[in-house]
Amino acid sequence: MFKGVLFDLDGVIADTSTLHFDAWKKLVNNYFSAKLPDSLEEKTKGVSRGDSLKVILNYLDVSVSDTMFQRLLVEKNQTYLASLENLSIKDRLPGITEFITELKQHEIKLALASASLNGPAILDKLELRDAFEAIADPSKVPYGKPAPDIFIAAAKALELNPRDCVGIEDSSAGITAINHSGAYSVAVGTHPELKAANMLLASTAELNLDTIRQAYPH
Ligand code: B16
Ligand code: MG
Repeated sequence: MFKGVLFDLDGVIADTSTLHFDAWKKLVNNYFSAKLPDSLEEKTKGVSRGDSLKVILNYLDVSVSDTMFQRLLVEKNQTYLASLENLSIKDRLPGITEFITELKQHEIKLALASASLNGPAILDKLELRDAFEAIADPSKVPYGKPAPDIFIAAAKALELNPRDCVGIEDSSAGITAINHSGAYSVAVGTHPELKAANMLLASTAELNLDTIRQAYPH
């Protein structure tokens, strides 16, 4: 039986992943008078702010100075933060409240393994900060998702081996990260690339302890 659950945030706990891409679309429209195709969203999911901007600039086939790069990051985050202003407990994704309650009842530890620098503030808005024994800091790990570092750091913060943990993700970068960390990967969503996960659920509403416990290998 697993002892810890390592949660992604955007797209797993909170309904915020589209807000990230909406902020990127607005930025690109303002600065480059261009439109981003929806197909690019998956390539920015779970990926750090800076790496997401690199994906977008690469798609646009433009290069910018370091100063401009930083300015674009700041402005994207301002737009994103403005869209979070009314975020509240109602923005927890379906099933998350019940699943976290179930984990707590079984004394399973919870850690956040999000790429977002806004993670702690979002957990506060969702009134979930106290449910987490640990929050791994994405600014303190050498490599972002798809590297496994943030999941390894989250397990370590719980004083657990990743092999004794389940990681939950909505992005293909995140599933690759969990798989390489040694934790058991559970994907929520329907994107074809999520098939690399150990367990694939259509949505967070399907998350529950029994389903995962039955499939968990050790
Ligand atoms: P921020 P997750 C990720 O969060 C998002 O999926 C990704 O779109 C975003 O670029 C990244 O956080 C960084 O977020 O700009 O708030 O620091 O899915 O790993 O919880
Ligand atoms: Mg995510």
